Amino acid sequence: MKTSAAQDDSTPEAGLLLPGTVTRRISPARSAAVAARVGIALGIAVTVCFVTGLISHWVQHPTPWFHWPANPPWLYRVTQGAHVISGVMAIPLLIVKLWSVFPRLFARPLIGNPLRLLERGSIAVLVGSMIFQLATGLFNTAQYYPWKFFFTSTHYAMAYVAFGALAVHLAVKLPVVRTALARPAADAARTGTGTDTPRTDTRNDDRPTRRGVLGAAIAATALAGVAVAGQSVPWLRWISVLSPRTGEGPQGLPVNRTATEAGVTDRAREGTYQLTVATGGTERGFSRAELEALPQTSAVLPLACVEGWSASAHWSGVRLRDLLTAAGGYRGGDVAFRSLEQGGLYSNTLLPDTHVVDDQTLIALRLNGEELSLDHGYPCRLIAPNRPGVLQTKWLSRIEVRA
Ligand SMILES: Nc1nc2c(c(=O)[nH]1)N[C@H]1C(S)=C(S)[C@@H](COP(=O)(O)O)O[C@H]1N2
Ligand SMILES: [Mo]
Repeated sequence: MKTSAAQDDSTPEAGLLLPGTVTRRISPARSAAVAARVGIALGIAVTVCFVTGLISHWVQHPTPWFHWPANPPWLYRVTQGAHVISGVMAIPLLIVKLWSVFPRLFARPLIGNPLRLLERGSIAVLVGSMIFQLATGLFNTAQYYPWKFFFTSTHYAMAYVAFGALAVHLAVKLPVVRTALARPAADAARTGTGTDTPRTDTRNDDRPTRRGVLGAAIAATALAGVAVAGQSVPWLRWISVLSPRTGEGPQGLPVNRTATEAGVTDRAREGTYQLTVATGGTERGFSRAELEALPQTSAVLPLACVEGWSASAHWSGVRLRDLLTAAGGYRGGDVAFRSLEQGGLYSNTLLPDTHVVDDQTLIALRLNGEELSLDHGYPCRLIAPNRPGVLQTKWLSRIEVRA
């Protein structure tokens, strides 16, 4: 009886105390050779996804020790694009990985010694949390929230569970991984080495080979990546079938939430509209005409939605710093923005001082050479470099410097 998985893990039968009739039908591709290789790719994808996800969370929920710069302006676009692309690519990898180890999940003893208990427990937590993360993330890219809990905090908390379980799993499996990687991935059972079960069925064997499974895993992962990458990578757009809001929408830019959906249509069109700017005790209102009369600045900045799509656009309007000066002066501090939109999660934002003083932070009045459309935030919206789209507040009503 084999007791150590590391002893001979090159065949699906190794360490599997299942009836011979069952093990003989298990594909040689369901092996440590395939599981370890796919596992490494999955580990890389999950690590990229975890790190970029943490960045996204900390940018959206500022913590005192986390400093996110205003430059380079495209950085968040890259990190969030990488988050969504790596997450989507992890889906086929997880499926192949689960397929390759599936018979092993029923190996005896089911529980066994404490180490085995730890291994099995971590696998249960790992598989559950990974499926949860990838499924909720994928639904999020489609703006589809078929659940009751709050996506952001749940997805964030579960990320630690998944990554922790992954770390434990890797530590426990390291010996198996090393043995598996030391040998070529080619099917040991077919070449007649490393198998302890005599084969009678090799001639009419239609079970998938290791090469076949690894090839299919690579192809599926590449396809998944390309299918979603067009949301963030302009030159991949034409082949991206999973890019919901790309290049569509008024003024060549997707719209996340329309003015009608936000219930601001009437207030945004009101002739008496004023943007209130409060700086250290003084408060001043600016009509749209008065904003247009201030010095105008242009910037090419991306909108990078947390859901994965992003698009670059040409914005122009009043530089925030100039506006604060016109309203009474800025002596430092974060700046709070409020939208005409009532309630809703995205009707407020707080802009850190690093972004407040940046040359490219604008109160935008124009987009791609035209007056800002109602759906993109008319009469005016915030657009700042290197920020998630969700913090680029539309239909501004009030700006307030927090001392
Ligand atoms: N007031 C308000 N501003 C908002 C939103 C919103 O729902 N309400 N959505 C945000 C999100 S999630 C994104 S991605 C961007 C999208 O801007 P766009 O619709 O002009 O493309 O606007 C942001 N600003
Ligand atoms: Mo967004």
